[in-house]
Amino acid sequence: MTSKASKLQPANDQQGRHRVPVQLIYASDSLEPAAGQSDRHVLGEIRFESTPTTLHREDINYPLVCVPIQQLWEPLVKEYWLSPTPVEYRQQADIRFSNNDQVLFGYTHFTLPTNGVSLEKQIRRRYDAMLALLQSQGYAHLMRVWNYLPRIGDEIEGMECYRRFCRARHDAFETFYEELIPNLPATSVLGTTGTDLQIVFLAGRSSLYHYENPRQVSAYHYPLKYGPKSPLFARATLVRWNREDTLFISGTASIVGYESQHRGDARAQAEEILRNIEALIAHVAKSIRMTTPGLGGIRQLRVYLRNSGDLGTVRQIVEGCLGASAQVVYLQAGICRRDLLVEMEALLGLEKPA
Ligand code: 3EB
Repeated sequence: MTSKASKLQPANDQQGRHRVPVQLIYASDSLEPAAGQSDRHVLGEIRFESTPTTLHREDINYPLVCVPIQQLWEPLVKEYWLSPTPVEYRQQADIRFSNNDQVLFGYTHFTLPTNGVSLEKQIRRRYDAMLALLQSQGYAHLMRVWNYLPRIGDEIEGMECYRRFCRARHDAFETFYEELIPNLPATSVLGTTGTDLQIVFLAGRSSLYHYENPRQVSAYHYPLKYGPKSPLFARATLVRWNREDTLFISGTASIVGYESQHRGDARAQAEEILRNIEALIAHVAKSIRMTTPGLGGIRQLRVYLRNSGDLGTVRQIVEGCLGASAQVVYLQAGICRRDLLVEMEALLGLEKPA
C-alpha cells in the first residue's frame, strides 16, 4: 500500500516540497527519527528532564533544548520538529537556529540574573536579538514562542518575575513592530526548576493568521492588576500550507474573561481549559469556513500541572475529550498566576478538503 500510494504522489513530493514544512513528532528513547531517511531532517529537539544530562552533545548538530521540568507519565518522549527538506544549521550571536526554505527554528538561553533591572535588560536583549535575526534571515513572521522561565512566580526585588518578563517582552515588541497586535504569535510561558531562561521559537517567511479566544479577554487587554505591561501573545496562530494548515494553540489556562476560575480545583480547571480550547478551535474553523474538528482534532497536547498529585484527575478529564490518536505529554511546571494549577497547549493539523 505504501508503494502504491507514493506512486500517486507528484514526483517532486519525494523531495518533500509539497509536504508540511514543519511537523512535530514524539519519539520514545529508542527511535532516531531522522536516521537514514532522506525526507526527515531535524529542525530541533525538545526534551523535558528534571536534571538534564546532555546539554552539550558534540554529536548533535541541531538545536537541542533540554528543559528542566519533569515529565509525569511514561513513556518518556522527545519532541522532534522535523522538516521534509534538508536543513541548514547556524548560530548568530547567542541564538542557535536551523531552517529550511520556509521555517526557522531558534533557541537561546541565559542564566537569569538575580537583580530585577538586569533581568529585564537581558530578556529585552534576547528578544531584540531574536527579532533582528528573523528580520535579517527573511523569516519575519513569528509563529510560535515557548518561554521556560525559572522563578516564574517569585518576587524579584518587589515584582513578580513573570511580570518583569512581560514588561521586557512588551518593550521589545513595541519597539520592533510598527503594528503590534497583528504580529503577536501563539506563546507559552512556564516555570522551570532550572537556572536559565530558555526561549524557543518558530518563524516563517509568509504571513500568518493570529486568533483570540471568544471566551477570553485578549491578554494584551488585561487590566493593570495583572502587571504594569500586559502579556503580548495571541491565543492561537494558524499557518496555511499547501495541503494542510497547522494550528498552534497557546498555553491556555482556566481563565474566562480575564479572571482565573475554580481556585484550588484542578479538575474544574482542566474542564474549563478544554472548553476554552474547544471554543478557540471552533472560532478558527469558522473563520476559514471549515467544520470544526473539535477537541478530537488535537494531534499533540502538552499538559502542565503545578502539582504532580493532580495527574490522575486531570488525565481522566483529558483522555475523555481527545481522539484516540492524540499524543499527550504531562509535565510538572510553574504556572504564571498563583491561583492556576493547570495549563495546556495544543497542536492541530487541519487537512484541507480535496
Ligand atoms: C493566560 O492566559 C495564562 O505571557 O505569553 C498563557 C500563555 C499565559 C502565554 C504569555 C501567558 C502567556 O494569561 C498565562
